[in-house]
Amino acid sequence: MALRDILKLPDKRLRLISEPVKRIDPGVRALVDDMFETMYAAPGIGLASIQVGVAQRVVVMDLSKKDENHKPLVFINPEITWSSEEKSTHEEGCLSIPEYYEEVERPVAVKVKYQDLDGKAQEIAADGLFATCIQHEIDHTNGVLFIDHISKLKRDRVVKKFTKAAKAAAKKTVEA
Ligand code: K1U
Ligand code: ZN
Repeated sequence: MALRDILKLPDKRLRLISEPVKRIDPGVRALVDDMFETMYAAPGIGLASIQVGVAQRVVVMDLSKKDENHKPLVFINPEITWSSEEKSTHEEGCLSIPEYYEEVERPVAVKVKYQDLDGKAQEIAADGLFATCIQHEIDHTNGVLFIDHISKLKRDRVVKKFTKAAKAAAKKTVEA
């Protein structure tokens, strides 16, 4: 297992559309292990593989509470098959946009089909935080960030802030 670097805004790779996983081979299993280690260390409650630079449709999540045992969830090739008409608003964060939180409106409930780590087809219904998080992660597999669901004014402001920080970090590296 290994910790992987999490891509940060404005890294262009976060805008890639990830490829479907054709075969769940040892490489995919190692990627999933590394993603859990990276997500728990961050800490976060979800991670899509493009966030560690791998453009494959792989998502991990764990919505367990602090004092509970881990409940790791793996979604290979997840796809929303149904969304409720009813919408709700939740505060979202993103490990690729650290320390920035904003309210996002999304369908309150969804159904998702996916493959498990054995390659078996599954379908689940999600609501509450589970629905918010799985929609956020499936967005990542399609190159969409949660800031795409907020006002242009707020999005432009956060992109500017992270672009400035990335430039300052790059300048520091060149000077060192
Ligand atoms: O995909 C990601 O960037 C992970 C993201 C998932 C997410 C959070 C909230 C709403 C929608 C999707 C995060 O995990 S951000 C960090 C976070 O929410 C958290 C961190 C520690 C404890 C509890 C939550
Ligand atoms: Zn995210």
